[in-house]
Amino acid sequence: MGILNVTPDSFSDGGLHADTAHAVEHGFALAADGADIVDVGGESTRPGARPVPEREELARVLPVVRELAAGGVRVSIDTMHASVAQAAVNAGASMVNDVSGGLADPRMADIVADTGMPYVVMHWRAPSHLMQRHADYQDVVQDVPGELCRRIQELSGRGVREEQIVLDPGLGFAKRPEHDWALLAHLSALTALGLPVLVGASRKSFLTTLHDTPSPAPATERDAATTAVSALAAAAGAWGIRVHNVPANRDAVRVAAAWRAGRTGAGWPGAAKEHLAQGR
Ligand code: PMM
Repeated sequence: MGILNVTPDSFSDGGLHADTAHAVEHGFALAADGADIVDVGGESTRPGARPVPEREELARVLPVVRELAAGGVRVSIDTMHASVAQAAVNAGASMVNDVSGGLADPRMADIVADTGMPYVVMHWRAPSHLMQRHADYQDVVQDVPGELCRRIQELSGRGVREEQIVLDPGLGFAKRPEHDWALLAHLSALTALGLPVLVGASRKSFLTTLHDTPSPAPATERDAATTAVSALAAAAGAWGIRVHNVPANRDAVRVAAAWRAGRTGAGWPGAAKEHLAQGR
């Protein structure tokens, strides 16, 4: 899943694709580079970010979604707002990525149930400007899957089918670096729930905990660390990875697929391609 933030202020690519023409061009480039899905977002969720009025969010994302979908790209809409999700689906989006997992907008579950689209339910506790106050866990490896299970139950009660749901640990959202690393190291606690798992580690600040330099590496210099996480997450059974730099991470996923195929002793390259196709 390639990231396309049509925002002035996202932490890594904010401002780069803020006008429609540049955003559309970048979306097609992500797809050409090998992204199966392009995730279009119009509201930054970086820690401390303030909410964007829905009208503004719509104006940012809709023309981009429309052009990419018309050009044959599979588009996901990254939004917490039901009205934006609905409008994006009408404009051709075929997946809804909601970082709040339906908690921010009570109408989201109805829209998702009605449209029948695949729905990314990310682990979330509070809006971006408050979330780091909510980074307390008894045991993050149990608490996050537990809270996601409660989301699945509530969404099912509202008519969302389990087959629609993709789970996401929400790296960096109400989490400290040690929480992010623990969740990655125990990805099996999420995959064990039996639903596809999406991992969004790309360029996030927890990756800078790897460096022993006094100041953290800028976001665009975190791609090598991101790629390592992508390979490990894919090898651990992630269904998808959400990334800025598609070519490097596409190769990481292919390495993981080949690795898994190699482990089973199956033929090459057929078995690796099968692993990729099935998201295993
Ligand atoms: N992270 C961001 C935004 N949207 N969606 C999902 N499903 N998972 C994530 O981890 C996630 C997300 C923040 O990163 P960005 O500013 O680079 O888009």
